[in-house]
Amino acid sequence: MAIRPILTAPDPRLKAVSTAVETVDAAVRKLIDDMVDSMYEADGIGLAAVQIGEPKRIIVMDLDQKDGKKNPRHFINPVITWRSEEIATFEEGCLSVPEIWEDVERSARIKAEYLDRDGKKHEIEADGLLATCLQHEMDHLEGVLFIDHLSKLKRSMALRKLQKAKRLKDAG
Ligand code: GNR
Ligand code: NI
Repeated sequence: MAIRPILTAPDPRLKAVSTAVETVDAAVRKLIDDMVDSMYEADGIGLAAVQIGEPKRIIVMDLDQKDGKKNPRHFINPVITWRSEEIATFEEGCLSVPEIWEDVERSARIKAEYLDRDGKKHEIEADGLLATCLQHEMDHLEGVLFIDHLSKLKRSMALRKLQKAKRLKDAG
């Protein structure tokens, strides 16, 4: 188990298209454990492997972290098989785009297939925060960030705010 640093925009490594996991082996499970630790340490509700510099199609998520009870979920090689026509708007943030929160429109409901950490195939139907978070994380697998869904003006404002925060941090 290890906590790994999370890449932040505009790091070009976040634009990589992640590759499918061929076999769910011990190395994959170790990476999943590191992702879960890193997600909890950063107070996130989800994390894609590419955010810790491993461009593989793996997502971890925990949407109901309360009372210190942890319920991590793992999604390997997830694929969206159906989307509702209905759209839902959620205010989103991203560990790779710190301190920026903006409304994003996405499919209100989706169906997805994925493998679990034992390599077993599952299908789920998701709505609400789970649907939003799955789509947000699956965007990461394509090198897409939530700010890429914003208007040009809002995206450039977000990137400028981010770079200013980075400069201040580097200046100590
Ligand atoms: O921690 C996170 N919160 C969040 C809130 C609204 C919509 C999506 C998210 S995902 C984000 C963690 C993250 O960056 N995952 O890639
Ligand atoms: Ni994110």
